[in-house]
Amino acid sequence: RTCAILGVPVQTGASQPGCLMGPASFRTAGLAKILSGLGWEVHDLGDLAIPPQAPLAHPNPAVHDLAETRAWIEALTPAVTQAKAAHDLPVFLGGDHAMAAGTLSGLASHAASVGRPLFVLWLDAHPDLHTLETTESGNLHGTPMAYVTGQPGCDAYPPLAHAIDPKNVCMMGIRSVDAAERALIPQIGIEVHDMRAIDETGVLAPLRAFLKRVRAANGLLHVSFDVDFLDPEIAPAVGTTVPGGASFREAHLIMEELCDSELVTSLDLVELNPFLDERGRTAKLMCDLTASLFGRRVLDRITRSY
Ligand code: DIR
Ligand code: MN
Ligand code: MN
Ligand code: MN
Repeated sequence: RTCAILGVPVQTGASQPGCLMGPASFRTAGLAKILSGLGWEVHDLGDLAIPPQAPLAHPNPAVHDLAETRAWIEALTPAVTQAKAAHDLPVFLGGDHAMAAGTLSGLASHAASVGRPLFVLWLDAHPDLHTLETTESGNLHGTPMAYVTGQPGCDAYPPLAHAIDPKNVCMMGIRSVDAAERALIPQIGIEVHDMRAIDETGVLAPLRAFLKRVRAANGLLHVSFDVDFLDPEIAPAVGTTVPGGASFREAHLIMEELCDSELVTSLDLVELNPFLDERGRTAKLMCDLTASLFGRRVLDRITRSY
């Protein structure tokens, strides 16, 4: 099976610089070699780029670097649609999470062209459900989920050809939610498993229930993996650490179960800030987790859950 790697060095969506180096750090940690060692045919598509932008103002004065995020969405949408059409499992290397506004817009177009619904597993400390009107930090990495589900208040972004049904989105690991996001969650019907729910049920029960829905709908499944989903004790290289995140084993178990399901059709790895890393520790952990998703196993199993 084929896998594409596309670097997306966007960092203007975050509050501090550094995510620009994310793709280089993943490559340095040997991601392509790890995946080809697991039997995948890997095509590195290099890094996407945008031209320099003239500043673009927004009525919400907190919003910064709007022109850059707009331009990344415009560049990503066709590139991602193409990468997905040509490969079984493209991996998009951020870059901050503003990248997902473009990857999900491109993947929604691909899904529409093949007549299948797009599902999203969102692994993050944050729901990233701000509109450009509600964001208080003005950091646009907090807005991709509102944009791709077609919420009003994102019209400074490029018009969205295909919105994602919020009911096809499952979030896990959530533990930092702003007031506007909190109000939106029940209103649009996104399935959210916050860290308290994970403490209560573990990761497997909600994940299996979601995968069952994806399978029943013959859906495409995109996984958007924000480094801050993980506990900062094991993954320090991210600008917005929040205590109480997913453990090493919780994260691997999710990846192993996703692998067994054979349902995943694309992946984002976002928010890695190598400037904050400790000798590549977080980059290596993210590569190992990706390896679990692509088939690395401690032992082979005779019987699988599917
Ligand atoms: C916060 C933090 N909700 C904000 N968001 C994110 O700035 O809007 N941190 N995405 O990673
Ligand atoms: Mn190729
Ligand atoms: Mn995020
Ligand atoms: Mn986050």
